[in-house]
Amino acid sequence: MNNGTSAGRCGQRPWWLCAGLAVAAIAGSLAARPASAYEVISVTNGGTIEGVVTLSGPRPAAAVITTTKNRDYCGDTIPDPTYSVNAAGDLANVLVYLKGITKGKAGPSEPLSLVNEHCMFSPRVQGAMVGGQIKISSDDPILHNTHPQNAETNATIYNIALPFKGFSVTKPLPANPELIKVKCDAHEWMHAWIMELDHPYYATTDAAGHFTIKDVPPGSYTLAVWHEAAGEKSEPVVVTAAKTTTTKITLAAK
Ligand SMILES: [Cu+2]
Repeated sequence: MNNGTSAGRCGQRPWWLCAGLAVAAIAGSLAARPASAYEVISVTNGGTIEGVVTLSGPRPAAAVITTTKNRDYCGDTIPDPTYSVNAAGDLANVLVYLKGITKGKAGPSEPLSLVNEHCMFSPRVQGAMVGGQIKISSDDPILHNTHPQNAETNATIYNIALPFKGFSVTKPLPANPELIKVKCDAHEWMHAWIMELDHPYYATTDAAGHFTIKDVPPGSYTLAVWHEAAGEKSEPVVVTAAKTTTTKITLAAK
């Protein structure tokens, strides 16, 4: 039967052409293989990682962005959200994620949301999982141009004009995990970041520096925190079945 099958594929072609076709078929199937080795399993006794990220050292002075365009709508200045710190020094907009987790819960089914909102992007920082989609929209009556790029290479992912309030576009995320920086070509002060991972175990700290990552299969992991200006650090974390592991992480301002 096998002979019959290969004769059927190669027919009367010379052997070298037949071998070439076989190599091409193997290369094609490798290329089509998903980039991620992450395996979705049913997590029934998962643990929770909960914590607070705090800025150590002196607090950066509150900064403002001076706008340069559409000032009648955007205003002359906008508070700079780079270091969003509360009275206790807890830091918002930190992406917290597990490194090297190979199996666990499924990713979100809804697209990510990135809104052009009063001349800024909202949210500033968010996680994403490969295979997902992003809905880019505008709440502003002015022209924005949302331009996500690979943060390392500056390669353009897409470049989307949002001409009026209520306009939206939904696009697939890049096929491989990458850190994405988003800018607006119309307003150079607008920035957002998307940390695209091959798994769904990520969270962004809220205004109180707090984050929660749920349904983690019990085990030992590396917990990483990333901030657009303070950079990245990681530490080990142990997750126990159906329990909450609490952690406090400090990042130094740069
Ligand atoms: Cu804009």
